[in-house]
Amino acid sequence: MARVEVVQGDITREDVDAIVNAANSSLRGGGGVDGAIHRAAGPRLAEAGGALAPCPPGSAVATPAFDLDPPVKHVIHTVGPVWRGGSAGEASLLASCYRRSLEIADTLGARSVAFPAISTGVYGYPPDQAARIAVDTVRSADTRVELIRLVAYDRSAYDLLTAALA
Ligand code: AR6
Repeated sequence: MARVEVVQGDITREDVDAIVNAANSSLRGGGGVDGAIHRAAGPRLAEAGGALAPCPPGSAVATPAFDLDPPVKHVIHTVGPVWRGGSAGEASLLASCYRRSLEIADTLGARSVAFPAISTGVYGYPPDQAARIAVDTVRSADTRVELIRLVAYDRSAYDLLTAALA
């Protein structure tokens, strides 16, 4: 079973084998964490992503990390659900994002993976519910990944993830 930890910071600065991007289905970049990752990885990321699009919600695909600093070698792009009130399958789609990303990390041989709080920004998922799903899903995942780092961008996300982990 993987070790799960929560940190606060910018995911583009994490020293892991793979970082997960909260993308949109075009895989060509956007705002939020997607924008930050594309800025750090350089323009080849949009080219590589676009070639693999469209990526439906709940799915994930990988590209190289291009200009991101070592040791990051891979970006795993996943598309979270847009929050529509909770009865449109959002919870299972969000869990699928975490699960599929770890499956892809396994195929890449990645031993450490960092996740942002998928769907909790522009896509509007309630952060407390999303934190519980993130923790429960990565904790119960059958994976060879040894370290899973849940990266909170702000203090309130950090507190919610820490509470969910406790
Ligand atoms: N490092 C870690 N977390 C971050 C960073 C960062 N550098 N920047 C923002 N966050 P969002 P979504 C947090 O909106 O809700 C994009 O335009 C942020 O505080 O990035 O899945 C895509 O192209 C929040 O907690 O992703 C899609 O169109 C979390 O990352 C859409 O937004 C997710 O917020 C996806 O929306």
